[in-house]
Amino acid sequence: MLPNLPRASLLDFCRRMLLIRHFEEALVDLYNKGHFRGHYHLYIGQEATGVAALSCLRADDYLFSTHRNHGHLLARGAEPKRLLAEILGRADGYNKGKGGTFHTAVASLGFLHTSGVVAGIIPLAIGTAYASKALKNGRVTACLFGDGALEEGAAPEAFNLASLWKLPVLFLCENNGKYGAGQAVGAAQSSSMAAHPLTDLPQAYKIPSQQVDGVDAGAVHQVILDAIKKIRQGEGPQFIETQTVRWPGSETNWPTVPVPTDVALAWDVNSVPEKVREWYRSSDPLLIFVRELVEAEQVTREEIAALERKAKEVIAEAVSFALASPYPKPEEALKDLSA
Ligand SMILES: Cc1ncc(C[n+]2csc(CCOP(=O)(O)OP(=O)(O)O)c2C)c(N)n1
Ligand SMILES: [Mg+2]
Repeated sequence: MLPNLPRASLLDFCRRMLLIRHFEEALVDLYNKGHFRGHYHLYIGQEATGVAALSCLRADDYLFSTHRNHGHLLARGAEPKRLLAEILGRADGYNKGKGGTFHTAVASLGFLHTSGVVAGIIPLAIGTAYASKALKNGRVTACLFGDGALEEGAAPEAFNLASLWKLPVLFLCENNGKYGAGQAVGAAQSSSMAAHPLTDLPQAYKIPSQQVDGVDAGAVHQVILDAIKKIRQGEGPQFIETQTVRWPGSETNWPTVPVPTDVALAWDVNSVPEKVREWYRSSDPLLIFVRELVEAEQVTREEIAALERKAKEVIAEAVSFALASPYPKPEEALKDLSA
C-alpha cells in the first residue's frame, strides 16, 4: 500500500527509490570495468524499507548502518556523486576515499558510522542513544542491520542495556532471507539464526518488537512512524523486522544485474529472463511502488518514466564526477585517524 502522505512526498519516495536502484546498477558496471576492487553489497530489493523508514526520522537524529549501506545513505539524502567517489576510493568521496563501500560515514547527515563488521555498529548505536538520553536532546538513534547481525553476541548485549536503560533507539533489522513472494510475513526464517521468529530475541529483553513486509512502503512507513513516536515519548527501544525477498542479483557471490531496471517492467515483465522473472513481477519494491502510484492516479506512466530519466542523468553525472576525482595522495593515509 502507499504511505498515507501527500503526492509530493510520494513522488519524493519514488525519486529516492529510483536513485538507489540506478546507483547500484551503475556500480556493478563500474566494478566489472575494474574501477574499484574488493567486495561490495547492493541494496536492491530493500529500497522500500530504507526510503520509507528513514523518512520518519528528524534531521538531527543519529544513524548507523552496515555493509549494505548505500541505499540507506541515499535514502537519507547523501549526494550520489560523493558517495560514488567514496566507493571508488577517490579524494572527493565523503571520507576522502578512505572509508569505501563498507565504512562511508556522513556525519552531516547524522550517519556517524557504517561498518562491514557484522553487528559492530549495534553497541555504538546504544552509545549515542545513551548520550541523547543523558543530554535530553530528544534525538533518536536508528540502528540498521541485517538478520545475520543477531547471531553476534554484540546484539543481545546491546538489547539488554538498551532495554534496562530505556534508551531512545530504533533497532531496524532487515531480514532479506524471505524466499518466496506471497509467503506470509512471519514465515521468513533467517538461514543464520536458530531463533524464529527473530522478534523472539529482542522480546526476551522486553523490547517491543514487530514484523512488517519490507517490500510494502506504506506498511513500513506506518510501523516505523509509530515506533519512533513511542521512542520519542520516552518508552525506550523498539525493534522492527522488515522482511524482503532477496534480489536474484545478490544471490551470487558477486553482484550481477539480471536485467537493467526500466520502470516499464512494472507493467510487463516479459523481457525479464524467465529464471528471475517472478522476483521482478512480485517482489521488486520499486516496481510495486510505481504500479501503486499509477493505480492510485497520483501520477501517470509518462511522469514516472520522466522521473526515471532524471535519476539516470543524476547517476551518469555522478559516474563522471567520481571517475574524474583523483585518488588521495599517499601522505593522506595517516591523516584523520584516531587510535
Ligand atoms: C563479524 C563479522 N563476521 C562475519 C562477517 C562476514 N559477513 C559479511 S556479510 C555477512 C552476512 C550478513 O548477513 P546479514 O546481516 O543478514 O546481512 P545481508 O548481507 O543479508 O544484508 C557475513 C557473515 C563480517 N563481515 N563480520
Ligand atoms: Mg540477511
